[in-house]
Amino acid sequence: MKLIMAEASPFARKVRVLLRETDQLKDVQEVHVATSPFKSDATVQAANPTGRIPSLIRPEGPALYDSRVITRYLDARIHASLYPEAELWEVLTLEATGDSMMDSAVSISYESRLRPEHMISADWMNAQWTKIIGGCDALQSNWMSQLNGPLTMAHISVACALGYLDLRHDARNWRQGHEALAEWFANFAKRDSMIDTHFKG
Ligand SMILES: N[C@@H](CCC(=O)N[C@@H](CS)C(=O)NCC(=O)O)C(=O)O
Repeated sequence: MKLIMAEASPFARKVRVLLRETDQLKDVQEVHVATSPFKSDATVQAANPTGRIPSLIRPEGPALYDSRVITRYLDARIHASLYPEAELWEVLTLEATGDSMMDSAVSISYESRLRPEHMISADWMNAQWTKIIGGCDALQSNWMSQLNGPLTMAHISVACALGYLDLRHDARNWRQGHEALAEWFANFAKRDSMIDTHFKG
């Protein structure tokens, strides 16, 4: 199989961390691409007509996207238990929280890096940041016991979201007021899967 990905993408990182945590890297070749909303890569476009990464090309059927579909597929493929039945709805909601924070964080990156300067909206970026902080607040208030439990896809998604905040939006300091979450992330970031997929930019 081939994973179409970029090292900076937090969505792709979710899949890459899963591959390492579940020992499936041997079955998947990571194909590095450079893509952006203005200039989609041909490999990306061929695998995903909506032009986004990650996507997973597999021999037995059409390419899979988006990250949540790919992680669910790779989990089911070897019964890895990253989506335990007993807490499925909690795990999915928590994964969605991480993904939603990524959506907002990537959107801020695109606004600041890709738009002509006179069109950049500080209000837009601040509104997106408010969503991210809402996610951090909820994680810290409601989900720490889940995050401190056995590894699920929820942990991986949240960690990849926080890692991306450090990569692109460090100056906004998400840790302020989220000390318990920051401590959890500091520990999670020590896992080999996280170290191996860490991108400094
Ligand atoms: N919901 C998607 C989001 C994927 C996404 O937005 N990926 C970004 C890179 S981080 C991308 O491909 N951007 C290119 C574009 O929007 O054209 C997923 O979970 O896979």
